[in-house]
Amino acid sequence: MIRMFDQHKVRYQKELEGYWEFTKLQSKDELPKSYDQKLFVPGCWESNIQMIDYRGYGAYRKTITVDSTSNIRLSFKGVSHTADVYFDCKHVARHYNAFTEFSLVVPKVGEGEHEIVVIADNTFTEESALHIPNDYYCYGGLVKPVVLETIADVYIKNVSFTPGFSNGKWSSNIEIVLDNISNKSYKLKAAVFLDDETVVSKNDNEWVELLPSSQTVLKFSKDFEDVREWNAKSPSLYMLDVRLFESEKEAPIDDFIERVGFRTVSVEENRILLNGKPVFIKGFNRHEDFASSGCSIPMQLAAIDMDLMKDMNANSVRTCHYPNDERFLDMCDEQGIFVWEENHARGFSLEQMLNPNFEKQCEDCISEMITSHYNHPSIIIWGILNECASETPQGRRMYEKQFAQIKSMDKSRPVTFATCRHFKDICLDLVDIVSVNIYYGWYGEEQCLEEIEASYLKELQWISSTEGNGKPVIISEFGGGAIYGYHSPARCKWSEERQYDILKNTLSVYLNRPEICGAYIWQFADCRVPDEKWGIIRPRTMNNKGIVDEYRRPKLSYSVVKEYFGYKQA
Ligand code: ADA
Repeated sequence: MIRMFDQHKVRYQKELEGYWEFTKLQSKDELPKSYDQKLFVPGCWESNIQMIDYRGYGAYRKTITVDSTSNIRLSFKGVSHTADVYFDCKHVARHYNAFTEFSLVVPKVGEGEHEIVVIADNTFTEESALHIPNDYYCYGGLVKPVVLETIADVYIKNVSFTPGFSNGKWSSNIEIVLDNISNKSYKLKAAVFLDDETVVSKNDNEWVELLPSSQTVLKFSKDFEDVREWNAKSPSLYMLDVRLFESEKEAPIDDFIERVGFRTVSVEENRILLNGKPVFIKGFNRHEDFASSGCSIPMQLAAIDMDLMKDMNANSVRTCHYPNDERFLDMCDEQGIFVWEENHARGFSLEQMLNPNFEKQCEDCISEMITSHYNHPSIIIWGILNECASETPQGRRMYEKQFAQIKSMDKSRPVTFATCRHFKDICLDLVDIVSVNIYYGWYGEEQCLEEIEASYLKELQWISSTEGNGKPVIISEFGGGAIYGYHSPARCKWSEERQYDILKNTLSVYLNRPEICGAYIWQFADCRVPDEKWGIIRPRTMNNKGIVDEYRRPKLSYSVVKEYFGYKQA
């Protein structure tokens, strides 16, 4: 499955799903001469029992047949964590980061058989500033779909839809990025439809000339009558169908269909507003990790997660700590689940943030995340740099720079970051929403409700003394560990009983404080961690703070989460 809806009726598109030839590699310096096995794509190579903890390089090979000379576009939705792509043995792309998609175009590919080879690399090296041994697993392989398209000399590279509401009316700004990959000029125009309504007809706009090897952006604005809003209870969606015409042909030469929603997000005093009305965020931190399928989660399994989160009366998910699968975001759009999506960063010290590749890798991740996920109405918050060095001036400079980058790409959503630099953070003036990760009763020694309340009030006093004063506050992480099936009358740590107690006490505080507008439990499901550095402090080499385990088996605390989230009106 490429998306939860058809993105093209004109452009030819095919997912290259299935077995690819595969071989491990000792080096990335040359292409393999032979392949000794087959791996299923999309998938993690760790799902193959012989590679359950393989950290290295692997080459995937697929042969395609082209019926007539065509411009071939390949999109890789997720290669973990670094990809080198070769087309007929020629290097055509390199991409870093498992959590953002990338694409490439090979123009004028002749009729016949052609070879695609992708070398995936999940090693930890100085070059990789974001994928490091961390409290989640860095899998390897072509972990998300690979899509082959044939495109015209000029194609629609991207479409963005920005809804707005003022003076009782809905409006939208639509931007269409065109890319001329040829050495010819073309005269072009677009037509835009929203479901059955014509937004921009072919006769409404002039022909635009696009020079060879160049891009341009067509911009349209439109007011709309009697629109169905997108919100949690009725997440109405519309198909935005953009068609591209060139002056010599009657039929469209390309199309790009997005699924959009009319909603606004804003912050007013200490509340988050959706369509002008306050909402309370109650949800989970969710790693993309599902038992033996790892980070390559088929949509049937993602739907199980969605069902379980909704069964526990959650209305939101935080994509800790990286951009998520666009198909899961499609599900959130359809189910009215709010999303806090964030760039790829977890717990970097200042020294790690000063890795020479860190800032560029963050910048690329933010750009790719917002470019490809901008149109999801479910995304209501952009986050960055979870628990990084926000207590230092050098760290602050990077937070400032990344927030500025987000705001330059998207002014329609509030921004935040989850801090653990309590009582010393110097970046709370940079955010629209203050978010804190606090583990009372797990990392802290609080034993009862009163002690948790006392610790929370100290945190609140600190926030009120900073530039975060008066802003909405989200408890972005809280919870405790429980090993599935471990029960203890002593209700000791790692027992399901202790996790139940921690969540009961913390939820009863966080869901009932007037200054708090949201709470994300850490975490939805247990997830794998690397043996390296983390194995010794994570029983089963798993982060066991899930409310369900890696097979989605509910722990004792499932019932208290369901009960307390159920009481809380969103
Ligand atoms: C941090 C971090 C999470 C996870 C959590 C934990 O808050 O943001 O990714 O590591 O701690 O389980 O301790």
